Amino acid sequence: MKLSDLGAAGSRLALRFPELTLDYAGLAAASGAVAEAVAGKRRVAVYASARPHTAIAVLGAIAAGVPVVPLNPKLGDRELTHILTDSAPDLLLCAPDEGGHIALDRHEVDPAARASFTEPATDSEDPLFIVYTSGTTGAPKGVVQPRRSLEATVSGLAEAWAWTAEDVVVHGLPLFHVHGLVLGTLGPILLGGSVHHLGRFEAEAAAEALTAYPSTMLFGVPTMYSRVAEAVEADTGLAGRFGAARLLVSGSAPLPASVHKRITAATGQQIIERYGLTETFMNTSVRIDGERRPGTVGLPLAGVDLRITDDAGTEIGEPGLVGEVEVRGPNVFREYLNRADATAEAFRDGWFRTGDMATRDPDGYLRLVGRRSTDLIKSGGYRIGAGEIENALLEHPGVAEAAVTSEPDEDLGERIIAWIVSSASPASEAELIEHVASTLTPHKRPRVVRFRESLPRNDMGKILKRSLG
Ligand code: MCA
Ligand code: AMP
Repeated sequence: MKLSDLGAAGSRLALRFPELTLDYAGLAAASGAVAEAVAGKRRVAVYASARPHTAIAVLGAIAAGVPVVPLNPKLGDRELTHILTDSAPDLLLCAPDEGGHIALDRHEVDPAARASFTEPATDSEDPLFIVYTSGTTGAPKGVVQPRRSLEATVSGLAEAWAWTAEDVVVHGLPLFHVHGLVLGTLGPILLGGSVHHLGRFEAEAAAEALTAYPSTMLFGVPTMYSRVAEAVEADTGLAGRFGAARLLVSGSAPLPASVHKRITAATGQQIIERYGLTETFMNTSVRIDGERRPGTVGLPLAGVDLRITDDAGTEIGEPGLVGEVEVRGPNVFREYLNRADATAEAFRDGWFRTGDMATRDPDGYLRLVGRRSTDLIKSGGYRIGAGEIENALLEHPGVAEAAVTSEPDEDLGERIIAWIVSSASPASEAELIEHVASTLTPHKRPRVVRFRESLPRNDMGKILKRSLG
């Protein structure tokens, strides 16, 4: 992506946020000022609030060839320290009124800044992002994504959805994860279209944005669509506004077939689902002209090799049989930062093991049916490891033993449950929830805490999570 190419789009609208709109010339010039400031750095952190500053910062760093570590603004102390220690960025990019608690040199992003910048030559294997994501145990790992992954995903989706410069994407997704940042912000910009970010997601605001400007596509996680389903059933005016969109796209977690059908009944729109991971960006999607079958995530995108394997790693060719999804292609990450052990474990014969279990319909459509480990939870579209929450809980003086599981939740998909044996100085449910929210991040907090006298264990002393209840 060249800033000079962005600038050539001149007065076309690039970004619309509640606080500011920016055309392509303005975006290229403001990003140019960031690029000048970060040129030659090894790595930068971006305080990824849902504001235009994040988009400008990320584009500037990409133009300068400097890898970006997006930071969730709500990170608690322990998780923030882990990410900063592990990734060791040279600089923090943030809005002037943000990030004061982060002990790094800072560059304040100014959307009104104007600079032109000559971009250095880059290689498609150069790291673009280091995005932190949870595993089943331990602290989050930094996923090193090269420049080619962005290119592969955006061009694959553009082809599958007939996504062009004419499209305006509306969303209210966080900008510190792949969905909101890569698909929802860089995608439209790379294609010369526009982004309309709502600041935060509300069904009413999304409906307004879809028709007021107008916009053409809505991106969201299933929790957002479940809230849209409620809103459109209660208000037929809203239903018409969602019906006017060119495409409603869901991803990051399973979209319940019931939500898909409720939205179709109210709006006449059938949601398109696509499937990816932080480690792979996007793997599959239902195509614009393909059947939108609830419960399926469509076909591999151009350039993506996907197979389903049994425990021994042998490909399962037959439709209907369950196995693990493995992926190979230009969209797949390079490595976990500083974790050669975890990187080696994640690949088998050059294929990345997603941990997702799936079957294929006879026509090749992929149907995700679960995960290899129940210790990876998806709540509100966020990937959360049971182990990291257990570790945080065990550090609290009120906790003697802890186990974390999940339960189905109408709104969040899954909700986090903490099972606790108290110490001699017990803590309340609210204290433990707040402890996790403030040391890790609020979306990792248990929604329910259940106190027990003891936890069921096998002969080896391992907690039997399936016996909890
Ligand atoms: C709550 N809050 C707190 C606390 N409790 N703040 C501080 N201390 C606390 N103890 C804040 C939360 O941070 C949040 O603020 C607000 O109160 C409401 O919290 P919560 O109930 O957790 O949020 P919600 O309203 O239930 O959010 C639902 C949501 C959200 C909007 C759907 O879960 C969401 O944005 N999900 C998107 C996840 C996502 O983008 N995943 C993509 C991963 P505030 O609202 O200000 O934050 S990428 C991926 O999966 C792959 C690649 C893919 O395929 O896309
Ligand atoms: P993350 O690392 O946060 O990017 O989460 C990736 C995980 O999200 C995948 O391994 C899947 O389990 C899940 N996921 C993403 N998209 C979908 C989808 N459309 N349907 C079901 N699960 C999905």
